Amino acid sequence: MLPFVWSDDCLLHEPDAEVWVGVRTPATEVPARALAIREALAAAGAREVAVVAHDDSALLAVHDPALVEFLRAAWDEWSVAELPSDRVVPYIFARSELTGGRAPATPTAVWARPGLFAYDTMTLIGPGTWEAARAAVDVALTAVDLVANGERVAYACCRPPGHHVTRSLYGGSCYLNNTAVAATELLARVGGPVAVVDIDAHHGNGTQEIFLGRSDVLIASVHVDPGAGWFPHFLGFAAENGEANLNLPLTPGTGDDAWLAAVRKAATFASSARGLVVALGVDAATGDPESPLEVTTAGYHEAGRILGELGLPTVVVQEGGYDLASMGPLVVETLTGLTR
Ligand code: SP5
Ligand code: ZN
Repeated sequence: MLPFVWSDDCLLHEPDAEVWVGVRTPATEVPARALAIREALAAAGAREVAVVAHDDSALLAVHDPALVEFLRAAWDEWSVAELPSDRVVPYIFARSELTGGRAPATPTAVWARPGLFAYDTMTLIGPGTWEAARAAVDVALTAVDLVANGERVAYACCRPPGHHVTRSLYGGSCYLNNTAVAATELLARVGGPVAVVDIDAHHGNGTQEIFLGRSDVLIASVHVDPGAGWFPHFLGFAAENGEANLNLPLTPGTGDDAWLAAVRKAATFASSARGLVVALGVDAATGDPESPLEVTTAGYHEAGRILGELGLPTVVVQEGGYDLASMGPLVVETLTGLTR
């Protein structure tokens, strides 16, 4: 009876759209994702655990307080400004090269403020975005509590996802880095080092940036090669690898065999840890609209088995996965592999 943590508040974020190459396209990171996973978990006999509210201490250990305060207030400030867009979206970006390294001013214009904290145009903020993102952090922290209290594996059934968020910048359909918050709290609870193994189809660039230079959090990411033209484009290359950081970029079209070989390398890399966070994106699956990887449901089951063989206290945090018909079974199979 695997425990999974749930909060209805994770449904409150409805991005509606993503602005991609200047065009408003339909959102893929929708509330129905979480409902599809929950339904599959219930059918498989998993045990639902209600979210427990946590204070901001673990969140603020990971993120710049200025990012957190921006996200908390962004929709309210935007909505009173009566702007032509029904979602918060950046139009000017406060790049450090723009300000010559100086801290940028806090803009008087509400519509310029997102450019202090957003690194893409796809990650829109609306009513409920903050409530859902903050609830996702609570879901992840509640899953850490379960593991700290003796469960071998607990699953955080949360959205919006988080692994693209750096200490100070949001993007990639993510607002707060649930995985990084969970890893930080797991480290405090079980002692170090802890490992993050990210099997989302996209590089976990935010988690990498947050833990850069740290030796107490080992991070490994298996993802489609950004050099082949895939998000996050600027990061996720093997050249970034170091003592505590392992990127395993894969060519588009990669299927089970090479993907599982990379997952095995990530598991070996993580094997000296005392606790594990799995950033579980199921968008590497065949048929997912956001990635060209071709992993099967059996492949995800085997990935779960490989990571479960480490025998570590394990918190699984939901990241991407956008095919509503298959993502529930993909998550269930991964968790079944992990716990068998
Ligand atoms: C958590 C996660 O999986 N984030 C993925 C973010 C990658 N999104 C890149 C989107 C690139 C353009 N997609 C066009 C479809 C527009 N609806
Ligand atoms: Zn992804």
